Amino acid sequence: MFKPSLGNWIVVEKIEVSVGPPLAFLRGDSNRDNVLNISDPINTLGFLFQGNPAVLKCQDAADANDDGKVDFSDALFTLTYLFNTNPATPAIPPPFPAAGADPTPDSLGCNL
Ligand SMILES: [Ca+2]
Ligand SMILES: [Ca+2]
Ligand SMILES: [Ca+2]
Repeated sequence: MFKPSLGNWIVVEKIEVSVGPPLAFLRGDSNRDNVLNISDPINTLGFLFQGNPAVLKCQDAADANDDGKVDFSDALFTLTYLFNTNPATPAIPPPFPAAGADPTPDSLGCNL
């Protein structure tokens, strides 16, 4: 039978991790100013093609079409929503128009 030697090791018997509620964000609000406007797709395009900003504060928010990725289609989706007057234009998926948690789990994150 394996009998571990404690030597210089510290045995941790219990680790408690506190996980708070998911961060609230506004879908499409790439620059995190709590408003969806043309500055948001510009921010996403700057991130994608100019490295400015180098890091998005909330990739979940920048994922305007909620497909689990941040790419050019998110900027295009937001621009279409903002400027296309056709009533058939797809709406921004929730959380929008009020901030909230992402209802569709994905690997994107959101920082304060
Ligand atoms: Ca914004
Ligand atoms: Ca996307
Ligand atoms: Ca999602």
